[in-house]
Amino acid sequence: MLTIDEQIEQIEEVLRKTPHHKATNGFIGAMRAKIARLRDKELEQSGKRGGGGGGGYQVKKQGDATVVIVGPPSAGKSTLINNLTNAESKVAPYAFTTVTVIPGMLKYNEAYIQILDIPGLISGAKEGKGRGREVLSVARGADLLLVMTDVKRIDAFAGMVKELLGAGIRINEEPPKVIIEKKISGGLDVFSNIKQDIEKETIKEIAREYGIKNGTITLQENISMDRLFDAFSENRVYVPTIWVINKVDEEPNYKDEIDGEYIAISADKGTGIEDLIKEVWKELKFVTVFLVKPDEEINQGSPIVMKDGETLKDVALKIGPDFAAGKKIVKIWGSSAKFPGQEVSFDTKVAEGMQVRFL
Ligand SMILES: Nc1nc2c(ncn2[C@@H]2O[C@H](COP(=O)(O)OP(=O)(O)OP(=O)(O)O)[C@@H](O)[C@H]2O)c(=O)[nH]1
Ligand SMILES: [Mg+2]
Repeated sequence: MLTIDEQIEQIEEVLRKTPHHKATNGFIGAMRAKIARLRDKELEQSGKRGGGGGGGYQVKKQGDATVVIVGPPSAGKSTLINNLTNAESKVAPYAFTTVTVIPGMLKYNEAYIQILDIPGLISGAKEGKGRGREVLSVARGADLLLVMTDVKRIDAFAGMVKELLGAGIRINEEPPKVIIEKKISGGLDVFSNIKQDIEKETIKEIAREYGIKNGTITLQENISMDRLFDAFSENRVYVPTIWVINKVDEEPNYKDEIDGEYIAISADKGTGIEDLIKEVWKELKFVTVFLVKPDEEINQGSPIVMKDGETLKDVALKIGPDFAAGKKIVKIWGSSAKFPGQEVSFDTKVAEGMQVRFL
């Protein structure tokens, strides 16, 4: 039997020989979908082989969010976690100093942010090099990634991105705005109010390649082929990312060579750390609300950390399911209230600094 790589190579060979014109678009779409599916299969198999942990790779998620530091060996990941948290991760001037996942906890603005230091990520990681599969599976579980390299190896960012993409991780990308409704019969329908670059017939061919033979596909963006594959695939994760450049103390003129947004730090000397933490807070979209008991004056004594988009119902549930079940009325104070003590619906979204009383 052919290996997955050999099957992909065969299809690529067919694609190279296929002329591009209107009549072959559907076929080409289906072939590219086949390749994308084979890559998914490879990822699933390697996930099973990689064994999802063991040897310190499975770390319980704790705190309000989990941030994972990804970077090539010796970028300074362990130096950074030691600087940010109570962790004592081994630091040394050679590659693969860290061989397991080292957790640490950062408390900031009432939030507990779990930080994970992992072994260096190298080219070929998704095929298992340097325990790459385990490392990437930790990265998949992050709420936020810090992708970090050092000032002398800026080009390492491209390699990191390649490995992360190959592991089904989409960085700083919104999930595709595609609604898929499967049905039992009736064929396929494609709906969109937006002009699409890909023809409807091609979209249907691709859906069928993913095993969707009947149903409706509603596109709410002008979809690219890769994002269409992402929409059909089940193993994608969408993780916000901050780009970090470390060891700027070694290269005072580093700025000249770099475009794009990044945070410059020296994990060792401690510069830029405060900026980095602020960016982490911003990217995690935390919102602090204050719980005020029925018999208390309005105050800011009991903070609860929530996420942007969550509701007052979520606040009650975070306190506890029993608490939530017993409360019928919620009143708010602060700048988001029309007047102090306004009674609002449990569907009201949380806002920074909101004071909340459940009755
Ligand atoms: N000049 C300078 N050196 C640094 C800085 N941060 C870390 N280093 C040094 O870089 C080397 C590697 O640091 P580590 O923190 O062990 O790097 P790592 O990314 O955890 O490495 P692995 O665990 O092997 O993947 C050590 O010698 C550190 O002292 C920095 O900001 N400036
Ligand atoms: Mg390390």
